[in-house]
Amino acid sequence: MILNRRRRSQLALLAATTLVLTGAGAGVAHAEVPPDAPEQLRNGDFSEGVSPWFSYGTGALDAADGRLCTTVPGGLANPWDAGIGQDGVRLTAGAEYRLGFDVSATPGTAVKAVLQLGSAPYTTYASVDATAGAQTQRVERTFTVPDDNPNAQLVFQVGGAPAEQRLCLDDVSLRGGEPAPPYVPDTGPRVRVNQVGYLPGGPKNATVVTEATEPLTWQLRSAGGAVVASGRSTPRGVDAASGQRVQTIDFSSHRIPGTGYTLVADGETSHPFDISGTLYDRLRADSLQFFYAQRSGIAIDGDLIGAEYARPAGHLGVAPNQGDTEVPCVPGTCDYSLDVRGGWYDAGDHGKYVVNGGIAAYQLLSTFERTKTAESADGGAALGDATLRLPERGNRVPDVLDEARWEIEFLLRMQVPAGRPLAGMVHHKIHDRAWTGLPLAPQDDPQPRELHPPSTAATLNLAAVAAQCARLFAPYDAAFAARCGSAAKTAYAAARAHPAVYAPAGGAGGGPYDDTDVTDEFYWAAVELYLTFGEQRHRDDLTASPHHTGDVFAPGGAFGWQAVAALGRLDLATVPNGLPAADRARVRASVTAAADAYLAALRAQAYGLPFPGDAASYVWGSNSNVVNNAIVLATAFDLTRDARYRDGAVQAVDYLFGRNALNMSYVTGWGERHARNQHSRIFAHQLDPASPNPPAGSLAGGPNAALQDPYAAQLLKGCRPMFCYVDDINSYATNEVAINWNSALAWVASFLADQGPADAVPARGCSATYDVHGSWPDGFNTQVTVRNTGSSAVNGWAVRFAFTGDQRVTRSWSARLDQSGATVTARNLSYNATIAPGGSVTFGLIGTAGALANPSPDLITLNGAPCTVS
Ligand code: 9MR
Ligand code: 9MR
Repeated sequence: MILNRRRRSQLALLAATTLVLTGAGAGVAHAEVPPDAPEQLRNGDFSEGVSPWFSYGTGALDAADGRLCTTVPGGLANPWDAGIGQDGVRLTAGAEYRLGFDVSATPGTAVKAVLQLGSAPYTTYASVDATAGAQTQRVERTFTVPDDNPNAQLVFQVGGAPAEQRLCLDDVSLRGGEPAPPYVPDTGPRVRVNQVGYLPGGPKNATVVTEATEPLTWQLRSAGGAVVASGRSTPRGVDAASGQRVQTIDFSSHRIPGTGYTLVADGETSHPFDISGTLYDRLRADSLQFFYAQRSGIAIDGDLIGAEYARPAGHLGVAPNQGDTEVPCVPGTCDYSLDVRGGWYDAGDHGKYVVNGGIAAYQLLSTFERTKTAESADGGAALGDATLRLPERGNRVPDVLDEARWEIEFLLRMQVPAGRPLAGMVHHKIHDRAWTGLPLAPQDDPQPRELHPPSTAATLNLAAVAAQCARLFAPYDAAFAARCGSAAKTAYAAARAHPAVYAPAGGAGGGPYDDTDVTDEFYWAAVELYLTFGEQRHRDDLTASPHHTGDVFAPGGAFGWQAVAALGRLDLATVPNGLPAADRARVRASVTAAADAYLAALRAQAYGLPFPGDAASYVWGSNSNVVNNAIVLATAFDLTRDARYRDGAVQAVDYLFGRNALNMSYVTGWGERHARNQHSRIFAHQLDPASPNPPAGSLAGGPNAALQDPYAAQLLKGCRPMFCYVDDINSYATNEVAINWNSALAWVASFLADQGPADAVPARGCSATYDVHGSWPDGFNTQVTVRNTGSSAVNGWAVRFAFTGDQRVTRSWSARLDQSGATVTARNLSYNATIAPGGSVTFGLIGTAGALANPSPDLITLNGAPCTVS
């Protein structure tokens, strides 16, 4: 606990007057142990909750008020019949130690603090007797210990009183001896693989840490131990990011599916892995399911995601919670309150930040939007309704859109209402007035919530996401889509009127998400508005932006909450739009050029990630940057069908799943050895056994050479960039969960699952034209021709394409047309079922056009296979 000044001086007095030296064991009393002698106990002030303290024979341990309290039954025979302790205490023979603790017990009992061997024969190294009464008293003793033991136990023996006791401890400290040896992570076998596995037709690379400078022989072994492939590794010298001397192994040519493969080199056997075309199928849902677990303002249903994740709704104003239903501004910044309930908690904290919520919602929407434009996404069946475990399943809306909507509704609530100063701008964030401790369930957060002033960045972020919402929701919920569309336009106008309102750095109780360059946000918003509405003014704005032609794909992360220009570029490349053909081609070429650069980076890294190896690149959330670069590679594949880009995206995730210096998968529940103690107030199992670990599919922030939290700063000081990570809940700078990281993972997981076994990309067997023969204010007339360019006849056909927005087919001829969402499927009639080689079919439709852009689709498939569209 944090002591106030008055209590500190009382305790100092107590310490001076109540010292009675009764040391046992070596028992020699010494006057002085320097105050800065090494502390041998962990969490002695219980500021981090209960862990790593254990107990036996007592009631549950409780650290809620900053002390450790429990109930001890009366009538136990011996002192040692009930205990509270911690293991792993390092003792050095002959060294001096000072043990101190605050203790109280009601009605009162003898307490014995024992430093001992934690198992039989329970050798005692030192013991201290104290008498605990209703008043807290400080006990301090100095002694030496007779033996070395790097793993001794400190235990408070609290049994033996006739009556039941309420006993509390605080500020337990054991100073002296030697400092803990430098932290050396357990990195397991030196052969580093993707512990989840490899796609049969995909790249298969591994890295071996070795002092050898000559190529090594490697063997791929089946689960039964048989050698199924072998070869020679490639020496790569010293890897900058890890500081390790390494060699790489390429076993891509082995394509036979199986489980339990291992790779052997230099006498080391890798963790086991699979070769399978369905490796990542569940990752798509796991990574998306994270968002439901992060929801604010709704009770989390254990029947949907597991009983351990069930919890009451957070921040609806049920005491002690102050609620997000009527949140006032930070004093002095505005004079109203807003209902800003809902959305997702940002990360391990309970804050809700528009720029980060926005980019996360965008990536979920984009995961869905890709199903309309990418041939391998198969029209989105795997992302349809009832594919996730959400309360909205079965509502005929794709679940990934339902999940994104939970956040978008919150983002819309953050917009300044008409009639208020800065109307149309968007509040930057809402969070607790002061930082809270861990663990803390959302419904138990007692802090006042505060709305922070609007910013231009948040306003443009909402403009972009709401514009995207307007086009994607149009076929499912016209009213919601219209609300998104008008909020987007209002926000964009407000940002233009207030182009330089910046959120400050610093502050308490929440993250800053500060940004003083919003030129990229202006570009992104203009792009999304243009893609949705097709209006000339937005096109003029985006083409005038320096980001339309500048180099926007940074090596250390193509995009992120602070840098969003690349999002505009990616969407102009993939979402059909009316840019002049030459400009569209240039935009697309810029994406593939960026992907080429990421491929070059990947080849230069011995761990095979598309990311530079310098400390400056390993920043807070580095894993999300690796994934976002993989998204650029994946998009380049979607645009070009060039398998080198797909291979790059697939190989990039090897790094996430264990092909790295720490031999660690950063995704909970995925891989042999995976992160599970991410910083989170909700998933705080490490601190409270009653709290769950993060759900499977939660991505950790990842190595961060800047080490901005005190735990990592102390433990990992001097680390090489790829080693600057620890799977401990205290390390928020390296090991937090966050919505913008999981949204990146979800996008790439969906892409990976779509690749199946990653077989060779088939040649195209059809060509198609989509001719708008006429259009009028609220409708259009289109004729589609599909030609069989293959060498065998097509017998029975389904032609699929998707509208960009709110278009609806009302009549058709020469085919039977169905529309689901924005996706149109045309099926043959009996007379035109066969398309001979070289032959074609033509069908037509009349559609209603609403208020949104109506470009021709770029993707038309024949029986699921893409046609060349001209
Ligand atoms: O829990 C907070 C985490 O979500 C943030 O990323 C991080 C940086 O803003 O701060 C964490 O909160 C800590 C705070 O900054 C300092 N006091 C301890 C808090 C909990 O570890
Ligand atoms: O992801 C954010 C990272 O880019 C910043 O460097 C860091 C410090 O400002 O903050 C990160 O975001 C945290 C936010 O401030 C508070 N909630 C948790 C976020 C993830 O750690």
